Amino acid sequence: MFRKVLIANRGEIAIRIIRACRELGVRAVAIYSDADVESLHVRMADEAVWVGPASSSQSYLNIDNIIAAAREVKADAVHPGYGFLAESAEFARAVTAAGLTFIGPTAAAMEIMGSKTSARRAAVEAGVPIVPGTVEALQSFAEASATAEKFGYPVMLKAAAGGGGKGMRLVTNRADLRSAFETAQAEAAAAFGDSSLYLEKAVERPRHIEIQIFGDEHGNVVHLGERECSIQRRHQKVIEECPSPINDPELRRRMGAEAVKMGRAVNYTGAGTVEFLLADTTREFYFLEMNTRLQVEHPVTELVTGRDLVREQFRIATGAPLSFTQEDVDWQGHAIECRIYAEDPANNFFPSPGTITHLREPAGPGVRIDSGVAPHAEVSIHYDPMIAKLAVWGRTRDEAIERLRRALDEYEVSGITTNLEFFREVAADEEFVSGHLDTGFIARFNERRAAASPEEPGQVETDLAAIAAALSYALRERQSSAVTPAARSRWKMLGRQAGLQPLTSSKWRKL
Ligand code: MV4
Repeated sequence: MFRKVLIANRGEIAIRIIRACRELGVRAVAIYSDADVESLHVRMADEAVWVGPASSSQSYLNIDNIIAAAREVKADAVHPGYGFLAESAEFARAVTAAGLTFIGPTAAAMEIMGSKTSARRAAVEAGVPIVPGTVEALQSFAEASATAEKFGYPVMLKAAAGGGGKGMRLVTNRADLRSAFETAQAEAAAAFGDSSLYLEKAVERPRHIEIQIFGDEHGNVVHLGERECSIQRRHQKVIEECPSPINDPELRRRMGAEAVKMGRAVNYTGAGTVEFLLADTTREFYFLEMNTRLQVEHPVTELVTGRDLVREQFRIATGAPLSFTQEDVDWQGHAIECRIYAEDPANNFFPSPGTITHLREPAGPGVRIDSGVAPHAEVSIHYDPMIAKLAVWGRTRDEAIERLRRALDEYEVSGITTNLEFFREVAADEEFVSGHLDTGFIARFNERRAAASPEEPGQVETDLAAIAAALSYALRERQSSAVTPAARSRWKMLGRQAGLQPLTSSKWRKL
Protein backbone atom coordinates (compact mmCIF):
# COMPACT_ATOMS: atom_id res chain seq x y z
CA MET A 1 0.00 0.00 0.00
CA PHE A 2 1.07 3.60 -0.49
CA ARG A 3 2.79 5.43 2.34
CA LYS A 4 1.49 8.90 1.53
CA VAL A 5 -1.21 10.11 -0.87
CA LEU A 6 -1.80 13.67 -2.04
CA ILE A 7 -5.49 14.46 -2.58
CA ALA A 8 -5.84 16.91 -5.47
CA ASN A 9 -9.30 18.14 -4.46
CA ARG A 10 -11.30 19.89 -1.75
CA GLY A 11 -14.57 19.63 0.16
CA GLU A 12 -16.50 16.47 0.88
CA ILE A 13 -14.68 14.27 -1.65
CA ALA A 14 -11.26 15.20 -0.24
CA ILE A 15 -12.60 14.18 3.18
CA ARG A 16 -14.00 10.92 1.78
CA ILE A 17 -10.53 10.08 0.45
CA ILE A 18 -8.82 11.14 3.72
CA ARG A 19 -11.08 8.64 5.50
CA ALA A 20 -9.99 5.85 3.17
CA CYS A 21 -6.36 6.82 3.82
CA ARG A 22 -6.89 6.60 7.58
CA GLU A 23 -8.41 3.14 7.36
CA LEU A 24 -5.53 1.96 5.18
CA GLY A 25 -2.83 3.55 7.35
CA VAL A 26 -1.83 5.93 4.55
CA ARG A 27 -0.76 9.53 5.31
CA ALA A 28 -3.23 11.96 3.70
CA VAL A 29 -1.98 15.24 2.26
CA ALA A 30 -4.53 17.95 1.46
CA ILE A 31 -4.04 20.84 -0.92
CA TYR A 32 -5.71 24.19 -0.38
CA SER A 33 -6.21 27.60 -1.93
CA ASP A 34 -6.42 30.99 -0.21
CA ALA A 35 -10.19 30.46 0.09
CA ASP A 36 -9.76 27.13 1.88
CA VAL A 37 -7.24 27.97 4.61
CA GLU A 38 -9.82 27.17 7.27
CA SER A 39 -11.63 24.37 5.44
CA LEU A 40 -12.56 21.05 6.98
CA HIS A 41 -10.60 18.96 4.47
CA VAL A 42 -7.43 20.82 5.44
CA ARG A 43 -8.10 20.38 9.13
CA MET A 44 -8.71 16.64 8.72
CA ALA A 45 -5.61 15.88 6.64
CA ASP A 46 -2.25 14.85 8.11
CA GLU A 47 -0.52 17.58 6.13
CA ALA A 48 -1.67 20.39 3.87
CA VAL A 49 0.04 22.28 1.10
CA TRP A 50 -1.01 25.66 -0.29
CA VAL A 51 -1.33 25.55 -4.07
CA GLY A 52 -2.53 29.01 -5.05
CA PRO A 53 -5.07 31.81 -4.90
CA ALA A 54 -8.82 31.23 -4.54
CA SER A 55 -9.56 30.98 -8.24
CA SER A 56 -9.66 27.28 -9.29
CA SER A 57 -7.61 27.91 -12.40
CA GLN A 58 -4.72 29.08 -10.22
CA SER A 59 -5.05 26.44 -7.48
CA TYR A 60 -7.07 23.22 -7.81
CA LEU A 61 -6.52 23.24 -11.58
CA ASN A 62 -2.88 24.30 -11.41
CA ILE A 63 -1.06 21.14 -12.52
CA ASP A 64 2.47 22.50 -11.95
CA ASN A 65 1.74 23.61 -8.39
CA ILE A 66 -0.02 20.38 -7.49
CA ILE A 67 2.83 18.23 -8.84
CA ALA A 68 5.34 20.45 -6.99
CA ALA A 69 3.30 19.97 -3.79
CA ALA A 70 3.26 16.19 -4.24
CA ARG A 71 7.03 16.13 -4.78
CA GLU A 72 7.67 18.41 -1.83
CA VAL A 73 5.79 16.20 0.65
CA LYS A 74 7.24 13.07 -1.00
CA ALA A 75 3.82 11.59 -1.73
CA ASP A 76 3.85 8.34 -3.66
CA ALA A 77 0.42 8.67 -5.23
CA VAL A 78 -2.19 11.30 -6.18
CA HIS A 79 -5.97 10.87 -5.95
CA PRO A 80 -7.83 13.43 -8.08
CA GLY A 81 -11.35 13.01 -6.60
CA TYR A 82 -14.03 14.16 -9.08
CA GLY A 83 -14.26 17.41 -11.03
CA PHE A 84 -11.18 19.65 -11.27
CA LEU A 85 -8.38 17.53 -12.84
CA ALA A 86 -10.01 14.11 -12.35
CA GLU A 87 -10.55 13.54 -16.08
CA SER A 88 -7.52 15.42 -17.37
CA ALA A 89 -5.25 13.02 -19.28
CA GLU A 90 -2.62 15.76 -19.15
CA PHE A 91 -2.71 15.72 -15.33
CA ALA A 92 -2.56 11.90 -15.20
CA ARG A 93 0.51 12.02 -17.46
CA ALA A 94 2.16 14.75 -15.36
CA VAL A 95 1.61 12.69 -12.19
CA THR A 96 3.15 9.61 -13.80
CA ALA A 97 6.05 11.61 -15.29
CA ALA A 98 6.84 12.87 -11.78
CA GLY A 99 7.32 9.25 -10.70
CA LEU A 100 4.03 9.13 -8.77
CA THR A 101 1.04 6.81 -9.12
CA PHE A 102 -2.18 8.33 -10.46
CA ILE A 103 -5.11 6.72 -8.61
CA GLY A 104 -7.36 6.39 -11.63
CA PRO A 105 -7.43 4.99 -15.15
CA THR A 106 -4.70 5.39 -17.75
CA ALA A 107 -4.41 8.67 -19.66
CA ALA A 108 -5.14 6.69 -22.84
CA ALA A 109 -8.51 5.45 -21.52
CA MET A 110 -9.34 8.99 -20.34
CA GLU A 111 -8.61 10.40 -23.80
CA ILE A 112 -10.84 7.90 -25.61
CA MET A 113 -13.77 8.69 -23.29
CA GLY A 114 -13.02 12.45 -23.19
CA SER A 115 -14.05 12.79 -26.80
CA LYS A 116 -17.71 11.78 -27.00
CA THR A 117 -17.41 10.80 -30.67
CA SER A 118 -14.40 8.58 -30.02
CA ALA A 119 -16.26 7.05 -27.04
CA ARG A 120 -19.16 6.27 -29.41
CA ARG A 121 -16.74 4.66 -31.88
CA ALA A 122 -15.26 2.57 -29.05
CA ALA A 123 -18.77 1.45 -28.10
CA VAL A 124 -19.58 0.46 -31.69
CA GLU A 125 -16.32 -1.52 -31.95
CA ALA A 126 -17.10 -3.27 -28.66
CA GLY A 127 -20.62 -4.10 -29.85
CA VAL A 128 -22.29 -1.92 -27.20
CA PRO A 129 -25.52 -0.28 -28.41
CA ILE A 130 -25.32 3.52 -28.86
CA VAL A 131 -28.10 6.05 -29.46
CA PRO A 132 -28.52 6.08 -33.27
CA GLY A 133 -26.57 8.98 -34.78
CA THR A 134 -23.12 10.04 -35.98
CA VAL A 135 -19.82 8.71 -34.62
CA GLU A 136 -17.73 11.43 -36.26
CA ALA A 137 -18.02 15.19 -35.80
CA LEU A 138 -20.38 16.89 -38.25
CA GLN A 139 -18.40 18.72 -40.92
CA SER A 140 -21.07 21.24 -41.97
CA PHE A 141 -24.65 22.34 -41.51
CA ALA A 142 -25.51 20.48 -44.71
CA GLU A 143 -24.24 17.25 -43.16
CA ALA A 144 -26.19 17.94 -39.96
CA SER A 145 -29.34 18.50 -42.00
CA ALA A 146 -28.91 15.36 -44.11
CA THR A 147 -28.16 13.28 -40.99
CA ALA A 148 -31.20 14.64 -39.14
CA GLU A 149 -33.40 13.69 -42.12
CA LYS A 150 -31.86 10.22 -42.16
CA PHE A 151 -32.44 9.51 -38.45
CA GLY A 152 -35.67 11.51 -38.23
CA TYR A 153 -36.65 14.34 -35.87
CA PRO A 154 -36.50 14.97 -32.95
CA VAL A 155 -32.69 14.96 -32.77
CA MET A 156 -30.08 16.07 -30.25
CA LEU A 157 -27.03 18.13 -31.18
CA LYS A 158 -24.20 17.55 -28.73
CA ALA A 159 -20.66 18.88 -28.32
CA ALA A 160 -18.02 16.28 -29.24
CA ALA A 161 -15.70 17.69 -26.56
CA GLY A 162 -18.58 18.06 -24.09
CA GLY A 163 -20.41 15.66 -21.87
CA GLY A 164 -22.96 16.04 -19.16
CA GLY A 165 -25.30 17.95 -21.44
CA LYS A 166 -23.21 21.11 -21.93
CA GLY A 167 -23.75 22.60 -25.37
CA MET A 168 -26.64 20.19 -25.99
CA ARG A 169 -29.68 21.16 -28.13
CA LEU A 170 -32.92 19.32 -28.72
CA VAL A 171 -34.25 19.99 -32.22
CA THR A 172 -37.82 18.91 -32.86
CA ASN A 173 -38.19 19.97 -36.53
CA ARG A 174 -36.11 20.95 -39.55
CA ALA A 175 -37.05 24.64 -39.33
CA ASP A 176 -35.18 24.91 -36.02
CA LEU A 177 -32.04 23.04 -37.05
CA ARG A 178 -29.96 25.93 -38.39
CA SER A 179 -30.23 28.22 -35.36
CA ALA A 180 -29.76 25.27 -32.98
CA PHE A 181 -26.68 24.17 -34.94
CA GLU A 182 -25.18 27.67 -34.77
CA THR A 183 -25.86 28.29 -31.08
CA ALA A 184 -24.67 24.80 -30.10
CA GLN A 185 -21.44 25.35 -32.07
CA ALA A 186 -20.88 28.71 -30.39
CA GLU A 187 -21.59 27.25 -26.94
CA ALA A 188 -19.24 24.33 -27.54
CA ALA A 189 -16.48 26.66 -28.74
CA ALA A 190 -16.87 28.88 -25.67
CA ALA A 191 -17.07 26.02 -23.17
CA PHE A 192 -14.50 23.58 -24.60
CA GLY A 193 -12.49 25.53 -27.18
CA ASP A 194 -13.80 23.06 -29.74
CA SER A 195 -16.95 23.73 -31.76
CA SER A 196 -17.35 20.17 -33.12
CA LEU A 197 -20.83 18.71 -32.80
CA TYR A 198 -22.32 15.30 -33.34
CA LEU A 199 -25.94 14.29 -33.71
CA GLU A 200 -28.11 11.69 -32.00
CA LYS A 201 -31.71 10.72 -32.41
CA ALA A 202 -33.56 12.07 -29.35
CA VAL A 203 -34.85 9.46 -26.94
CA GLU A 204 -38.18 10.68 -25.55
CA ARG A 205 -38.71 10.74 -21.78
CA PRO A 206 -35.60 8.66 -21.15
CA ARG A 207 -34.24 7.49 -17.83
CA HIS A 208 -30.59 8.06 -17.04
CA ILE A 209 -29.18 4.86 -15.60
CA GLU A 210 -25.47 4.31 -15.10
CA ILE A 211 -23.38 1.27 -14.21
CA GLN A 212 -20.43 1.35 -11.81
CA ILE A 213 -17.50 -0.66 -13.11
CA PHE A 214 -14.02 -1.55 -11.86
CA GLY A 215 -11.09 -2.86 -13.83
CA ASP A 216 -7.68 -3.99 -12.59
CA GLU A 217 -4.24 -4.34 -14.21
CA HIS A 218 -4.75 -8.10 -14.55
CA GLY A 219 -7.53 -7.84 -17.11
CA ASN A 220 -10.47 -8.29 -14.72
CA VAL A 221 -13.50 -6.04 -15.22
CA VAL A 222 -16.61 -6.26 -13.00
CA HIS A 223 -19.72 -4.15 -12.43
CA LEU A 224 -21.40 -3.09 -9.19
CA GLY A 225 -24.84 -2.56 -10.65
CA GLU A 226 -26.76 0.53 -11.58
CA ARG A 227 -27.59 3.95 -10.20
CA GLU A 228 -30.73 5.78 -11.25
CA CYS A 229 -29.87 9.44 -11.94
CA SER A 230 -32.96 10.62 -13.80
CA ILE A 231 -33.66 13.45 -11.36
CA GLN A 232 -31.51 16.23 -12.76
CA ARG A 233 -31.70 20.00 -12.99
CA ARG A 234 -29.90 21.68 -15.87
CA HIS A 235 -28.01 18.42 -16.40
CA GLN A 236 -26.85 18.37 -12.79
CA LYS A 237 -27.87 15.30 -10.86
CA VAL A 238 -29.85 16.14 -7.75
CA ILE A 239 -31.04 12.77 -6.40
CA GLU A 240 -29.49 9.37 -7.13
CA GLU A 241 -30.65 5.90 -6.15
CA CYS A 242 -29.37 2.35 -6.07
CA PRO A 243 -31.01 0.20 -7.24
CA SER A 244 -33.07 1.96 -9.90
CA PRO A 245 -36.73 2.01 -8.80
CA ILE A 246 -37.31 -0.17 -11.88
CA ASN A 247 -35.37 -2.79 -9.87
CA ASP A 248 -35.19 -5.37 -12.60
CA PRO A 249 -32.37 -7.94 -12.08
CA GLU A 250 -32.57 -8.94 -15.74
CA LEU A 251 -32.03 -5.33 -16.87
CA ARG A 252 -29.12 -4.98 -14.40
CA ARG A 253 -27.52 -8.12 -15.81
CA ARG A 254 -27.87 -6.94 -19.43
CA MET A 255 -26.75 -3.38 -18.77
CA GLY A 256 -23.93 -4.59 -16.48
CA ALA A 257 -22.67 -6.91 -19.20
CA GLU A 258 -22.60 -4.07 -21.77
CA ALA A 259 -20.76 -1.80 -19.30
CA VAL A 260 -18.16 -4.51 -18.65
CA LYS A 261 -17.73 -4.92 -22.45
CA MET A 262 -17.10 -1.19 -22.67
CA GLY A 263 -14.49 -1.39 -19.89
CA ARG A 264 -12.73 -4.34 -21.51
CA ALA A 265 -12.61 -2.53 -24.86
CA VAL A 266 -10.39 0.21 -23.38
CA ASN A 267 -8.43 -2.00 -20.90
CA TYR A 268 -10.05 0.02 -18.15
CA THR A 269 -8.34 0.19 -14.75
CA GLY A 270 -9.86 1.64 -11.58
CA ALA A 271 -13.37 2.98 -10.97
CA GLY A 272 -15.47 4.07 -13.93
CA THR A 273 -19.10 4.71 -14.76
CA VAL A 274 -20.86 3.82 -17.98
CA GLU A 275 -23.95 5.97 -18.58
CA PHE A 276 -26.97 4.72 -20.50
CA LEU A 277 -30.25 6.20 -21.64
CA LEU A 278 -33.13 3.83 -21.10
CA ALA A 279 -36.30 4.16 -23.15
CA ASP A 280 -38.92 3.61 -20.49
CA THR A 281 -41.51 1.96 -22.73
CA THR A 282 -39.32 -0.47 -24.67
CA ARG A 283 -36.65 -1.09 -21.98
CA GLU A 284 -34.09 -0.60 -24.74
CA PHE A 285 -30.94 1.13 -23.59
CA TYR A 286 -28.11 2.95 -25.29
CA PHE A 287 -24.56 3.90 -24.30
CA LEU A 288 -24.38 7.65 -23.62
CA GLU A 289 -20.89 8.34 -22.29
CA MET A 290 -18.35 6.97 -19.85
CA ASN A 291 -16.98 8.86 -16.85
CA THR A 292 -13.41 7.93 -16.02
CA ARG A 293 -13.52 8.89 -12.34
CA LEU A 294 -15.05 8.17 -8.96
CA GLN A 295 -18.50 9.81 -9.08
CA VAL A 296 -20.26 12.10 -6.63
CA GLU A 297 -23.02 9.50 -6.21
CA HIS A 298 -20.73 6.53 -5.39
CA PRO A 299 -22.10 6.27 -1.79
CA VAL A 300 -25.42 4.74 -2.91
CA THR A 301 -23.50 1.90 -4.57
CA GLU A 302 -21.37 1.51 -1.43
CA LEU A 303 -24.45 1.33 0.81
CA VAL A 304 -26.16 -1.34 -1.28
CA THR A 305 -23.13 -3.49 -2.23
CA GLY A 306 -21.33 -3.06 1.12
CA ARG A 307 -18.07 -2.35 -0.72
CA ASP A 308 -15.71 0.59 -0.24
CA LEU A 309 -15.10 2.04 -3.69
CA VAL A 310 -12.27 4.36 -2.65
CA ARG A 311 -10.35 1.57 -0.90
CA GLU A 312 -10.78 -0.52 -4.03
CA GLN A 313 -9.37 2.34 -6.14
CA PHE A 314 -6.29 2.48 -3.88
CA ARG A 315 -5.85 -1.27 -4.08
CA ILE A 316 -6.06 -1.38 -7.87
CA ALA A 317 -3.63 1.55 -8.19
CA THR A 318 -1.01 -0.46 -6.28
CA GLY A 319 -1.27 -3.08 -9.01
CA ALA A 320 -3.16 -5.62 -6.87
CA PRO A 321 -6.04 -7.58 -8.43
CA LEU A 322 -9.65 -6.69 -7.62
CA SER A 323 -10.57 -7.86 -4.11
CA PHE A 324 -13.76 -9.54 -5.39
CA THR A 325 -15.22 -11.29 -8.42
CA GLN A 326 -18.49 -10.59 -10.24
CA GLU A 327 -20.10 -13.54 -8.46
CA ASP A 328 -19.15 -12.01 -5.08
CA VAL A 329 -21.18 -8.86 -5.76
CA ASP A 330 -24.67 -8.68 -4.30
CA TRP A 331 -27.13 -5.91 -3.67
CA GLN A 332 -29.05 -5.42 -0.45
CA GLY A 333 -31.78 -2.92 0.26
CA HIS A 334 -32.16 0.53 -1.28
CA ALA A 335 -30.13 3.75 -1.01
CA ILE A 336 -31.05 7.33 -1.95
CA GLU A 337 -28.67 10.29 -2.07
CA CYS A 338 -29.54 14.00 -2.05
CA ARG A 339 -26.96 16.60 -3.01
CA ILE A 340 -27.20 19.37 -0.44
CA TYR A 341 -26.38 22.69 -2.08
CA ALA A 342 -25.92 26.22 -0.80
CA GLU A 343 -28.50 27.53 -3.24
CA ASP A 344 -31.93 29.11 -3.15
CA PRO A 345 -34.74 27.03 -4.71
CA ALA A 346 -37.12 30.01 -4.37
CA ASN A 347 -34.64 32.09 -6.37
CA ASN A 348 -34.12 29.86 -9.38
CA PHE A 349 -31.56 27.76 -7.45
CA PHE A 350 -29.14 30.68 -7.45
CA PRO A 351 -25.96 29.99 -5.39
CA SER A 352 -26.22 31.22 -1.82
CA PRO A 353 -22.66 31.60 -0.50
CA GLY A 354 -21.88 32.86 2.99
CA THR A 355 -21.00 31.67 6.46
CA ILE A 356 -22.71 28.68 8.07
CA THR A 357 -23.68 30.07 11.46
CA HIS A 358 -25.35 26.90 12.73
CA LEU A 359 -25.16 23.30 11.55
CA ARG A 360 -26.76 20.11 12.79
CA GLU A 361 -26.35 17.17 10.48
CA PRO A 362 -28.65 14.15 10.74
CA ALA A 363 -27.43 10.80 12.04
CA GLY A 364 -28.93 7.55 13.28
CA PRO A 365 -30.00 4.32 11.59
CA GLY A 366 -29.37 4.12 7.86
CA VAL A 367 -28.08 7.67 7.54
CA ARG A 368 -24.75 8.57 5.96
CA ILE A 369 -23.48 12.13 5.63
CA ASP A 370 -20.52 13.00 3.43
CA SER A 371 -20.05 16.60 4.43
CA GLY A 372 -17.43 19.11 3.43
CA VAL A 373 -18.31 21.73 6.00
CA ALA A 374 -18.32 22.38 9.74
CA PRO A 375 -20.11 25.06 11.76
CA HIS A 376 -18.69 28.52 10.94
CA ALA A 377 -17.51 27.31 7.53
CA GLU A 378 -17.49 29.84 4.73
CA VAL A 379 -19.20 28.62 1.55
CA SER A 380 -17.17 30.34 -1.14
CA ILE A 381 -18.44 31.63 -4.46
CA HIS A 382 -15.26 30.29 -6.07
CA TYR A 383 -16.27 26.62 -6.07
CA ASP A 384 -19.21 24.30 -6.57
CA PRO A 385 -21.76 25.13 -3.86
CA MET A 386 -22.42 21.51 -2.85
CA ILE A 387 -21.83 21.40 0.92
CA ALA A 388 -22.71 17.78 1.66
CA LYS A 389 -24.36 14.62 0.45
CA LEU A 390 -27.07 12.96 2.47
CA ALA A 391 -27.42 9.27 1.69
CA VAL A 392 -29.91 6.95 3.38
CA TRP A 393 -30.28 3.19 3.31
CA GLY A 394 -33.38 1.09 3.98
CA ARG A 395 -34.34 -2.54 3.38
CA THR A 396 -36.86 -1.33 0.81
CA ARG A 397 -37.28 1.88 -1.20
CA ASP A 398 -40.22 2.84 1.04
CA GLU A 399 -38.09 2.41 4.16
CA ALA A 400 -35.30 4.46 2.57
CA ILE A 401 -37.81 7.25 1.82
CA GLU A 402 -39.06 7.19 5.43
CA ARG A 403 -35.48 7.57 6.65
CA LEU A 404 -34.85 10.28 4.08
CA ARG A 405 -37.82 12.31 5.39
CA ARG A 406 -36.69 11.83 8.99
CA ALA A 407 -33.07 12.78 8.18
CA LEU A 408 -34.15 15.86 6.21
CA ASP A 409 -36.24 16.94 9.20
CA GLU A 410 -33.23 16.62 11.51
CA TYR A 411 -30.98 18.62 9.18
CA GLU A 412 -30.40 22.23 10.33
CA VAL A 413 -28.31 24.75 8.43
CA SER A 414 -28.36 28.49 9.19
CA GLY A 415 -26.54 31.45 7.69
CA ILE A 416 -26.90 30.27 4.10
CA THR A 417 -29.90 29.14 2.07
CA THR A 418 -29.93 25.48 1.07
CA ASN A 419 -32.06 23.20 -1.09
CA LEU A 420 -33.10 21.14 1.99
CA GLU A 421 -36.69 22.37 1.81
CA PHE A 422 -36.83 21.38 -1.86
CA PHE A 423 -35.80 17.83 -0.91
CA ARG A 424 -38.39 17.72 1.89
CA GLU A 425 -41.04 18.50 -0.72
CA VAL A 426 -39.67 15.95 -3.21
CA ALA A 427 -39.56 13.26 -0.50
CA ALA A 428 -43.27 13.91 0.12
CA ASP A 429 -44.17 14.00 -3.59
CA GLU A 430 -46.42 11.22 -4.85
CA GLU A 431 -44.71 10.90 -8.22
CA PHE A 432 -41.31 10.58 -6.53
CA VAL A 433 -42.64 7.98 -4.11
CA SER A 434 -44.16 6.02 -7.02
CA GLY A 435 -40.68 5.70 -8.56
CA HIS A 436 -41.87 6.55 -12.08
CA LEU A 437 -38.85 8.74 -12.65
CA ASP A 438 -37.76 10.08 -15.98
CA THR A 439 -35.74 13.08 -17.03
CA GLY A 440 -38.83 15.34 -16.98
CA PHE A 441 -39.44 14.80 -13.26
CA ILE A 442 -38.17 18.16 -11.93
CA ALA A 443 -40.06 20.18 -14.55
CA ARG A 444 -43.32 18.41 -13.68
CA PHE A 445 -42.58 18.65 -9.95
CA ASN A 446 -42.00 22.41 -10.25
CA GLU A 447 -45.29 22.80 -12.13
CA ARG A 448 -47.13 20.95 -9.37
CA ARG A 449 -45.51 23.20 -6.78
CA ALA A 450 -46.35 26.37 -8.72
CA ALA A 451 -49.96 25.21 -9.05
CA ALA A 452 -50.11 24.45 -5.31
CA SER A 453 -48.78 27.89 -4.31
CA PRO A 454 -50.04 30.60 -6.70
CA GLU A 455 -48.17 33.21 -4.63
CA GLU A 456 -44.86 32.08 -6.13
CA PRO A 457 -43.01 34.93 -7.85
CA GLY A 458 -43.01 35.10 -11.63
CA GLN A 459 -39.92 34.97 -13.83
CA VAL A 460 -39.29 38.71 -13.69
CA GLU A 461 -39.35 38.76 -9.89
CA THR A 462 -37.12 35.69 -9.81
CA ASP A 463 -34.59 37.24 -12.17
CA LEU A 464 -34.62 40.52 -10.25
CA ALA A 465 -34.05 38.68 -6.99
CA ALA A 466 -31.15 36.78 -8.57
CA ILE A 467 -29.56 40.01 -9.79
CA ALA A 468 -30.02 41.61 -6.38
CA ALA A 469 -28.41 38.61 -4.67
CA ALA A 470 -25.45 38.70 -7.08
CA LEU A 471 -24.94 42.44 -6.57
CA SER A 472 -25.14 42.15 -2.83
CA TYR A 473 -22.66 39.31 -2.86
CA ALA A 474 -20.24 41.15 -5.16
CA LEU A 475 -20.36 44.20 -2.90
CA ARG A 476 -19.67 42.17 0.21
CA GLU A 477 -16.78 40.41 -1.58
CA ARG A 478 -15.23 43.75 -2.45
CA GLN A 479 -15.46 44.95 1.14
CA SER A 480 -13.85 41.88 2.68
CA SER A 481 -10.41 41.52 1.11
CA ALA A 482 -8.93 38.12 0.24
CA VAL A 483 -7.62 35.82 2.96
CA THR A 484 -4.71 37.46 4.75
CA PRO A 485 -2.03 36.03 7.01
CA ALA A 486 -4.12 37.46 9.85
CA ALA A 487 -7.02 35.27 8.79
CA ARG A 488 -4.67 32.31 8.85
CA SER A 489 -3.71 32.98 12.45
CA ARG A 490 -7.38 33.44 13.25
CA TRP A 491 -7.86 29.93 11.91
CA LYS A 492 -5.23 28.63 14.27
CA MET A 493 -6.85 30.48 17.17
CA LEU A 494 -10.29 29.08 16.31
CA GLY A 495 -8.79 25.64 15.97
CA ARG A 496 -7.22 25.86 19.41
CA GLN A 497 -10.47 27.13 20.88
CA ALA A 498 -12.18 24.13 19.37
CA GLY A 499 -9.64 21.90 21.11
CA LEU A 500 -7.85 20.87 17.94
CA GLN A 501 -4.17 19.95 17.83
CA PRO A 502 -1.93 23.01 17.67
CA LEU A 503 -0.54 23.24 14.17
CA THR A 504 2.99 22.12 13.64
CA SER A 505 5.04 23.98 11.12
CA SER A 506 5.48 20.81 9.08
CA LYS A 507 1.74 20.69 8.55
CA TRP A 508 1.75 24.16 7.00
CA ARG A 509 3.92 24.36 4.00
CA LYS A 510 3.89 26.99 1.39
CA LEU A 511 5.23 26.52 -2.10
C1 MV4 B 1 -30.16 12.76 -24.47
C2 MV4 B 1 -31.54 12.86 -24.21
C3 MV4 B 1 -32.39 12.36 -25.16
N1 MV4 B 1 -31.91 11.81 -26.30
N2 MV4 B 1 -29.72 12.20 -25.61
C4 MV4 B 1 -27.25 13.83 -21.87
C5 MV4 B 1 -26.51 14.39 -20.76
C6 MV4 B 1 -27.52 14.54 -19.72
N3 MV4 B 1 -27.16 15.36 -18.65
C7 MV4 B 1 -28.66 15.04 -20.55
N4 MV4 B 1 -28.64 14.21 -21.65
C8 MV4 B 1 -29.65 13.79 -22.46
N5 MV4 B 1 -29.24 13.21 -23.61
C9 MV4 B 1 -30.59 11.76 -26.50
N6 MV4 B 1 -30.14 11.23 -27.64
C10 MV4 B 1 -31.98 13.47 -23.04
C11 MV4 B 1 -31.03 13.95 -22.16
C12 MV4 B 1 -31.55 14.63 -21.00
C13 MV4 B 1 -31.45 14.10 -19.74
C14 MV4 B 1 -30.81 12.89 -19.51
C15 MV4 B 1 -30.71 12.39 -18.23
C16 MV4 B 1 -31.28 13.08 -17.17
C17 MV4 B 1 -31.92 14.29 -17.37
C18 MV4 B 1 -32.01 14.81 -18.65
C19 MV4 B 1 -32.65 16.02 -18.83
C20 MV4 B 1 -32.75 16.52 -20.10
C21 MV4 B 1 -32.19 15.83 -21.17
